[in-house]
Amino acid sequence: MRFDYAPAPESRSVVTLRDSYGLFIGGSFTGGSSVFKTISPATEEVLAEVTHAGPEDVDRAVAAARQAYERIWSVMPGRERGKYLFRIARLVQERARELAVLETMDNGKPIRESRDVDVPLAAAHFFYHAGWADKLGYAGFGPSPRPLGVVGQVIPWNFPLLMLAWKVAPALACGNTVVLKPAETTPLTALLFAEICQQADLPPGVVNIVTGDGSTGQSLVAHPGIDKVAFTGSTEVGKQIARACAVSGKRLTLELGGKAANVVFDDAPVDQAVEGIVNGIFFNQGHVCCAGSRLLVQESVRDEVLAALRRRMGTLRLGDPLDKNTDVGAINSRAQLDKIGELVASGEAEGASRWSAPCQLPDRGFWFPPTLFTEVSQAHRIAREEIFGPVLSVMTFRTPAEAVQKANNTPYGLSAGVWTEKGSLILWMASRLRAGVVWANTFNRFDPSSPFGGYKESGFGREGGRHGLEAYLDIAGGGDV
Ligand code: TAP
Repeated sequence: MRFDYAPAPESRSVVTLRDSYGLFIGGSFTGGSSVFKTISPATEEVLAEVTHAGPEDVDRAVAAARQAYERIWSVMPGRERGKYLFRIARLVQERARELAVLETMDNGKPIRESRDVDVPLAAAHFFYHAGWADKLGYAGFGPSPRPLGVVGQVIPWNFPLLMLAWKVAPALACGNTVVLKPAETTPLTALLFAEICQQADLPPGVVNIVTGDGSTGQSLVAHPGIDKVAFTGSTEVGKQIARACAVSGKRLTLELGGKAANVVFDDAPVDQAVEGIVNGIFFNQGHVCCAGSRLLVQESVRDEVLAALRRRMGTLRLGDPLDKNTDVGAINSRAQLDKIGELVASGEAEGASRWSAPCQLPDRGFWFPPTLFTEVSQAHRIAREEIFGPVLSVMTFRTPAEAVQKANNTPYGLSAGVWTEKGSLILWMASRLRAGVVWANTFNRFDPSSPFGGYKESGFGREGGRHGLEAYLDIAGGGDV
């Protein structure tokens, strides 16, 4: 029997959208070189006009950050910096509903996820790093580690507020000032965060937000006034940035793409594993760098797992992201939808077998049904390239050694999952999987105290935990780890 859910839409009234937003430079909103529009990917409605920062605007933002760094932030005792971070964390919590609704409107992700994952984790990152601000001397990097200076940060559209928190919180805790560029399609929660900085009385220039497209990001990372670049985004752009930063003396961390293996052994509880597979690839429409996009299932339980998975996928509710019952929201942009479509077509053309959950796609907006491919060979593009959408490639293995070999057969190395009842097998696998994070009997779990980052083409540097502080401290020639 199938139940019909009554609509349970979250109210938009908690959000006050402005017609247009300026750049946040030196503590206030200012104009820029031109404007662009940001839309709701679920309805294609224009939400607001946003300012595009040209090179001269980036220049102003870097100058404001430099002044704030030299005069205020780098000389402020850690315990005082910590108070600002605690204040920001509390304001993020107080305005959580507003942030969650705005994130869902601008990004297309289900409100359940922005409300229960993105915003609480963003607040947790500020709380966690607030605690570090006056304890950096005990972090294992020498008695009084110094900040780096002005940090240029560029983030993607899949977790706009959360990626901002991952970048801004450790940078500020360590005494740096920042100029951050959000993604072109999701600038609104970063601009609301700018208001929160004002509300928290954060000294002007400590956080600057420059909105724009890739060219704004390019001006920022190439700016000679930046001491460190922190980038999260695609491997392709990460490589360009690495080239641009080479021999510039700038410190660099790159958090890039992934093609994670989710490995299910025959002794794993099937229902639990299926929930983990669904969470691994359909959470946030699969717009997740560490998504479990390659399912490796032990051959003896393949049919059982696939049958349960198809059944579960058939219950996923796709539609209005503001509806609290929605599991799968909108694809963030037409460009991303086209990219997913192109890779799915390549999977079909190369001989893999496609199955999509039966669901009705809304008439307006950008949508893709939860999809899985079987008969996938390791050479197929859908097994090698990051699709960044709700598309799972299923392959099988017979022995643990074969599982490791297949899981590691990728240029990426961000995350992996292992499902088995045997603790010894989990440890055996974890020590062989070339991935920054290995989840055991769970997937897509994040915590600010746990470092996150990649191997190989997934980038370098860690975010979160004590390891994440290292990326924002000048420990060259010092430090005791
Ligand atoms: P990208 O196209 O790489 O864009 C990321 C950011 O860089 C955006 O703000 C983008 O601006 C900007 N940008 C584009 N070209 C640039 C350039 N030449 N110089 C400097 N900045 C530039 O990635 P995306 O499509 O937004 O995000 C998806 C990717 O991010 C996926 O590969 C995903 O795996 C990765 N990701 C990784 C992680 C971690 S922690 N490893 C987390 C989340 C996402 P515009 O938006 O205006 O183009």
